[in-house]
Amino acid sequence: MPEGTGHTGEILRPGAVIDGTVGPATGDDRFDSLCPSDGRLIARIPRCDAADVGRAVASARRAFDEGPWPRLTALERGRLLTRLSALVSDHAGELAALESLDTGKPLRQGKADILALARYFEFYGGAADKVTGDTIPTADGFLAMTLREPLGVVGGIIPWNYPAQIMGRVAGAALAMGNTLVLKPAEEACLSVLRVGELALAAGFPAGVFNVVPGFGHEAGAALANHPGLDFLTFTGSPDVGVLIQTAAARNHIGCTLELGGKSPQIVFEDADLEQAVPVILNAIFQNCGQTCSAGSRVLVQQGLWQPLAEALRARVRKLVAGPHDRDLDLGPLISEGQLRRVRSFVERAASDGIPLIAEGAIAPDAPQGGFYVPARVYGPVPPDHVLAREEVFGPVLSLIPFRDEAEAVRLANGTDYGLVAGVWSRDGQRALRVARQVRAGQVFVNAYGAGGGIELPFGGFRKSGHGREKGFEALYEFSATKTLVLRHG
Ligand code: TXE
Repeated sequence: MPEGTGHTGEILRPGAVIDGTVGPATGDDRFDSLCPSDGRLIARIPRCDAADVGRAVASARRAFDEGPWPRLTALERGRLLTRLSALVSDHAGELAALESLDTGKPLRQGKADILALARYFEFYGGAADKVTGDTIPTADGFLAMTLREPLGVVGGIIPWNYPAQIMGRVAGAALAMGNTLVLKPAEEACLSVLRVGELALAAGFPAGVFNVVPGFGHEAGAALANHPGLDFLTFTGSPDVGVLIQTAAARNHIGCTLELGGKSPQIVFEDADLEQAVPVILNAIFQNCGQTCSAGSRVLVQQGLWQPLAEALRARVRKLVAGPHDRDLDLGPLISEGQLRRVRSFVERAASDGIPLIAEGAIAPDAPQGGFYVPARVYGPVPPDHVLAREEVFGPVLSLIPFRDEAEAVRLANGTDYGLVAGVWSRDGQRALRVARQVRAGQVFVNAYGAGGGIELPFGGFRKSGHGREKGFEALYEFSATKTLVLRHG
């Protein structure tokens, strides 16, 4: 048994969830899932292929067309989600341990993610019967109204950084609206998603309503994205794959939402409350080892505050330690060898281009061999056109960029291809509001970042960050179509 990773040594063999049964992929083919904390084998996952995806889509189609799913009222659908939320809460300890083992994130983060998952199902369970249409004044003698109808079979492809949470926001909203779902979790981390797929059956979701097909992106993922039986696609992942998803959706004449990450800025003006800002700035980048779509990976600092902010960050970052997930240190490992190579390539580029390193954290000396560890790092000043300031690292790397005035701050904030989240720190309320209005991002925080941006609030980006909105009521609208109904009474 590996030391210090909370792994009992048992190799898990979960099943895919297709047509109301939990079982192997066609041909019982499986692939290895490793624990990022030590690189050990923790599970053998069903390797779903095009045939499995075909079975899942056919089952989702039957469930949507024939029932009993379409005969359930919105209230009954909502109650199923509420029951699933309760089951997730009942299994919170098990699910959090699984999420932490599978992704390498510290256990406290795993626990927070499972709480959020339960909350997604609770929120969408309650929202299911609150979606209304309009009555619209029109020609004399006619009554016109709009109805929000489900789209049909939704294909969802999700990543490994927050498997449980992202499953929650996709499945909660899609099912609340009356769609059926085929979900393809990431090959790097899918254990919590498979377990919740099983719990959905226990909660009473009819066969075919909630399918989970684990597998590789180029196999199960591509088969799902290109399947002609889908009515809608939703994707969270890299911009490159986002292009493939949108192309596949266009070919099948269906809609899609894309959430593709960001290079989110936090703008810190000279009158900011540093004591309040510093812990938030640190958490915004180092949570989940920087592998967060909404990570605050650029801090734009007004010149007069450069020295004190850099000092405050240096003092804190030096003390940050990366180590195995169950030690609950400041940072866990990265998800994979590939992600480790990616982050190291940015670090090497920074070194070769002479970008000053302001501070570096540590890796626990007893961190297991074979884990994918990198220390927390802060660089600055980073030239705004450097890759470190423009591209998503998806690791614990923070870039500090100085600015002179408000206009320059806004220009720098909007100066990347992304536009997901932003933060503005200032004691001047009018200025903070002015800047917040000018920043091109789907979510903007003032004197905060992340906290308060809960599941009730719409979330999504512009341009390379993707399009469409998840979370909150807006997600219900994305997963539905408006039907206009006109009645003659005159
Ligand atoms: O993403 P991929 P990767 C960013 C982040 C990260 C980079 C690469 O910068 O470093 O992307 O991560 C499935 N057809 N984000 O390689 O490949 C895949 O199986 C259909 C930001 O892990 O996009 C997985 O389920 N599906 C992001 C999902 O796509 C395919 C979170 C995401 O994997 C496919 C993750 C294909 N051809 C990475 N190829 C965020 N927005 O939070 C892969 N997939």
